[in-house]
Amino acid sequence: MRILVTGATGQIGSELTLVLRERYGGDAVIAAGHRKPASAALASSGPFVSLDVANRDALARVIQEHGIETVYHLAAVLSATGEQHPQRAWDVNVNGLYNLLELARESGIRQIFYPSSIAVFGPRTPRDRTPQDTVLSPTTMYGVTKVTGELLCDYYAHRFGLDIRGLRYPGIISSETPPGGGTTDYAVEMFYLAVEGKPYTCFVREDTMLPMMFMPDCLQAALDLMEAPEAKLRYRTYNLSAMSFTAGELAAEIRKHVPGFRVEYVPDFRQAIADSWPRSIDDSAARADWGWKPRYGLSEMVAEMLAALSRRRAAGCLYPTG
Ligand code: AKB
Repeated sequence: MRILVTGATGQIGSELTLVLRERYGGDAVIAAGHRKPASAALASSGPFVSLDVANRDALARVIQEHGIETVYHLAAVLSATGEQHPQRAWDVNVNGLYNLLELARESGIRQIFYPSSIAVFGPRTPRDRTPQDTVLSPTTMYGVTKVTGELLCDYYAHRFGLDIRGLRYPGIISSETPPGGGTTDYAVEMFYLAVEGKPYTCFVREDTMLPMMFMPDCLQAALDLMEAPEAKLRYRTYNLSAMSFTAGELAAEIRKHVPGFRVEYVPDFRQAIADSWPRSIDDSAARADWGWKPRYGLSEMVAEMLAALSRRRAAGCLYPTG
């Protein structure tokens, strides 16, 4: 199996690439990104190619030269950056995906993983236990590109028989590569400031509740979905949930380990994005169809995050370089 991971230097890609290399061998998994890998593990465990997915010729060359059969298409501009650069968000998120689907149709690509997002929902969607089938009318460019992406994946699957599978990820919390340009980034940033013993200025209100997930669950979900028997899948892109908490509840949980940790709430333009997204997600279809079950709740996630970041701080490498 020859696998391509686009967006391999990003928050999810940098960890998913390593997990895939452990399973399928280092040389079988080609990491592609627009910046150099920040972690030594990612740089040394297998091939890396520099790639902009919006450049179809460059993408075609990588697919052909490496005989790619499976693609985890993680390259994306996230919600907050997408509002600052909507044209770039469309180019990377929609034209990049369209390039990949067209090339997949013409080449030997067997399977594609497409990460969608809770950003496909909008203010007219029910915000509590948001159903699998519901209103998709986002107010962000990122959300618009993710809905478009879901529809494109559906079209290419039905029209050309491609095996494409997707997940609507909530905010992802991880201790390795920090996220960049998302609305849910505060839930990661808070940990970095806490382990440094500094106060955090949070860009959403204390009572802002959003669905979140710890990285080990995020990776497991992608692997489980890709390995599920196709006949069991009623949907192409599944709702996915693990936990929901407010910014204030996260700070309170961190404070159990870091007494005196202070957070000031100074909402900016990202508050309106957060307010347009669900507070919690109904993922019963994923649970029923392919056995989805998250392992981490708020307290386990917070304990592991603080332990991992404290170890890195003690070793003098809290922030990745690259
Ligand atoms: C973002 O905040 O933009 C992402 C997402 C929820 O898709 N983390």
